[in-house]
Amino acid sequence: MIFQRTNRLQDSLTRTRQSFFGRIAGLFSGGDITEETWEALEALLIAADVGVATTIELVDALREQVAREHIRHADEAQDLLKQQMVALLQAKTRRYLEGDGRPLSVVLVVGVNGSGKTTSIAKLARYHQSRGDKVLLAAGDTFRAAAIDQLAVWAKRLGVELVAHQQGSDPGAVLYDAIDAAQARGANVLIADTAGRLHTKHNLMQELKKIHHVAARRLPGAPHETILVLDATTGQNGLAQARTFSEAVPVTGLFLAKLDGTAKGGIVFAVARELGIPILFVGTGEHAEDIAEFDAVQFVDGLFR
Ligand SMILES: Nc1nc2c(ncn2[C@@H]2O[C@H](COP(=O)(O)OP(=O)(O)OP(=O)(O)O)[C@@H](O)[C@H]2O)c(=O)[nH]1
Ligand SMILES: [Mg+2]
Repeated sequence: MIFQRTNRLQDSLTRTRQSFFGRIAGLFSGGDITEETWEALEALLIAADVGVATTIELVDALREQVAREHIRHADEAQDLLKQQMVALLQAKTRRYLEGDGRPLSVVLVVGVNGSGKTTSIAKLARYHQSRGDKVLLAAGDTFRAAAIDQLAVWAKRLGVELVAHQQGSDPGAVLYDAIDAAQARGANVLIADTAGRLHTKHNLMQELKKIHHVAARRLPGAPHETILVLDATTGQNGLAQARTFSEAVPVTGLFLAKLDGTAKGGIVFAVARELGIPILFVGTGEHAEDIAEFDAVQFVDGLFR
């Protein structure tokens, strides 16, 4: 089996576990809970990019539960913290391409330049291939010079077909043609790349709106997923990006790339709580196989393992 989801997800948390969450585990490794325990917990969660609002909510809820249940020992409190964290993440969980079984699923992939979009598309393509899907890619980033070639390299490597127009052409037309091609060739998943940068942010958002609209007009219900790729190493900045994209198009899920490259995996909590957009996948490395389905229990276990 190619996708050992749990291990990839937990392995990608090595840096996070060895830094902030390792220290949180240390806080709860024995002895009694004191005022200092709470203060240190709060500081570590914020340092791990959990975000101030989410940290306060988590710590307050935990304090309350500890008081209510007359818990004194720190190790019992750690189990409760893990439960609270799982609950926070599970509240936002949803299955990718829920209600599949349709003849063609269109997945639109958006995100700022450099976030890991193209690599994540390759991973998604690989993921679908491993499930027996026939995948077609659409080179919707017609702005950046090398973007089409980069996707073409991945398409060749993965053995999937690619629909591309010339650089500078209309990305809506690329998607329109790609839907035609997918239907003609019996592909059941179409994954479309988009630009991460145009002349202005306003232009980019207008373009994304237009692409989204074209997809819906060509195939009712499409795009079935609009996945925002966020770079986990950009921390709280990613939240602002996500808000901007969500205002332009209805983002249905997140692909959190480069989780292996950060010690601040706590961003996952901030994203879940503050954006309310489910995290569907995480990127765990630079290869096409380096993708894991997000799972709240495995994730939280991986933080403290
Ligand atoms: N370690 C690690 N690196 C990643 C991951 N995902 C992407 N990368 C790397 O991040 C860099 C940027 O990835 P791209 O896929 O080119 O990003 P992009 O968003 O398509 O960038 P533009 O096309 O320039 O907008 C590359 O060097 C990738 O190998 C990941 O999950 N882990
Ligand atoms: Mg790209």
